[in-house]
Amino acid sequence: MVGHDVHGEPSEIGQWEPVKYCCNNLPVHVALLHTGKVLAFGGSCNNPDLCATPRPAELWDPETGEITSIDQELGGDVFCVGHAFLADGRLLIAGGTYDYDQKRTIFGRQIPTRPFRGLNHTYIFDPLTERWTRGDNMAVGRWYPTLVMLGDGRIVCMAGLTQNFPWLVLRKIEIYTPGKGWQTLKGAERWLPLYPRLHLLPDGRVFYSGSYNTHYTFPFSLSQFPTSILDPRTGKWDGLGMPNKSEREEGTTVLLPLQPPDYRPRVLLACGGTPEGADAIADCEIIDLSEQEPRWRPIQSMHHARYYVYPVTLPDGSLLMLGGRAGTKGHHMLIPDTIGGEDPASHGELPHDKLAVLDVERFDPRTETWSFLAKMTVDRLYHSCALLLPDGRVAVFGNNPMRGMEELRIEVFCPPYLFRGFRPTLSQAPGEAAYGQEIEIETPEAGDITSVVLIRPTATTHCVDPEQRHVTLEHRHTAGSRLSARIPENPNLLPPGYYMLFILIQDVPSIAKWVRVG
Ligand SMILES: [Cu+2]
Repeated sequence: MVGHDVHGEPSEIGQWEPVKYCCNNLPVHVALLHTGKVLAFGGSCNNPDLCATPRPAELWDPETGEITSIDQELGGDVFCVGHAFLADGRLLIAGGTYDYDQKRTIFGRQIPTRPFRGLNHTYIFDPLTERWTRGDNMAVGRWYPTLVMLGDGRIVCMAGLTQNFPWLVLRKIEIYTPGKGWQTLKGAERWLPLYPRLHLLPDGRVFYSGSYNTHYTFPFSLSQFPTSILDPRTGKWDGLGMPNKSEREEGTTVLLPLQPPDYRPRVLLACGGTPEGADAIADCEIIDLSEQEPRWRPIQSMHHARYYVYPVTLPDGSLLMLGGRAGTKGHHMLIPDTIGGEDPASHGELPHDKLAVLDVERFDPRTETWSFLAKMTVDRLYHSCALLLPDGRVAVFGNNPMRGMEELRIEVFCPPYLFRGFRPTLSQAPGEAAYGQEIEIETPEAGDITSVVLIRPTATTHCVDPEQRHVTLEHRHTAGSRLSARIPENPNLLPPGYYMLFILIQDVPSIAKWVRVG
């Protein structure tokens, strides 16, 4: 049992709600839409028999609990796509599964003979009509690509396994311009691991942290993937060397909250393991990209070593780290001696894996220290996801420790700030805001508000979440129940799109209102 006794009042450690909601299909991908609903989908959901008949996406309404199915056939399997929101709030997804991997039994051992083959399709989900449309194809198929939006609204797509031989070798980087489609980003070719952890920096460059996800030890284990930064204007990459701990497979990275006046970009790198499947690590590092020569700096480790850790940035600027598993990595993890003697074929509610970490760790970026919050009850290992909801709660989804085993329960966490006995009320805010604009906010607590933040909604899978960003606005109390807050002029701080606007008194946030920035 991997655990730690945590005792305390909900106002100190938060509280998990009793599990009330269940997806119908494995939610490999989740995205919070600006309608407040969560889009969840997994295509064939890691089941080769469903590649030609993938499962539909579904929408979960966190306010009513209702789950509805999007009964719409797509022309391809959207298992293991990449995603990013467009400036208008629609979700672009790209890549996916053209065909599953193949194995042969040789001398009684299963030997992989071909990896997954990536799809070149793209689809766009409209939160208002709740329908998909097909987008332009990319030049190449991509299985496990990462998408990241630039300050000008274009979206860069990197990495993935290709559709055709030699599947592993994909150096081409593509860029999507709304209304124009895909182009190759010339001069930027680079071989990257699967689902590289990418973040847009305030100077417009794209940062690759050094953490990633891959099933394939060869040839990745032969070559390291140093931390590096791409300038999309020139196609030039700058290398920053390896993290101090290079065992970052299935670790995670988070762009830490961006704060005025300098909006200094720092990235946290947490946990992971090795491509060879040695034990998970608990090590964490931070890099400050405003420094002349940025270098990873080790900080306090998490309490638990984990592969698969799902980060969620809260309105108060702290981070939750959820889920994952200690021990060695494998994509067939519920080996009999770890499942506690229950039936591994159970569907929907999986048995507990003794190496699953249920402890929730909270990171305070001001002190760079970790503490424990209330323990969750459902394992979240491979193919799990987590995201912040507009009401300040956190929802956790999925788990697919081996093919055919699907965790469908959604578990919801109420952070300690929901038990402090008061909450500021955000009465009014503009639905749209331009760069550099002073926006007017109405709240009866205007004189007591200590911070105003914008949080971009999450679109995530596989511990990779380039969408997640938390930007504090400069604000002042103008009169009575009025505040004014300034949207930064730099679109690279807040790429165009919908954001959740929260006002806070100390660490207690209001319920968010949606603001379209751009
Ligand atoms: Cu996967």
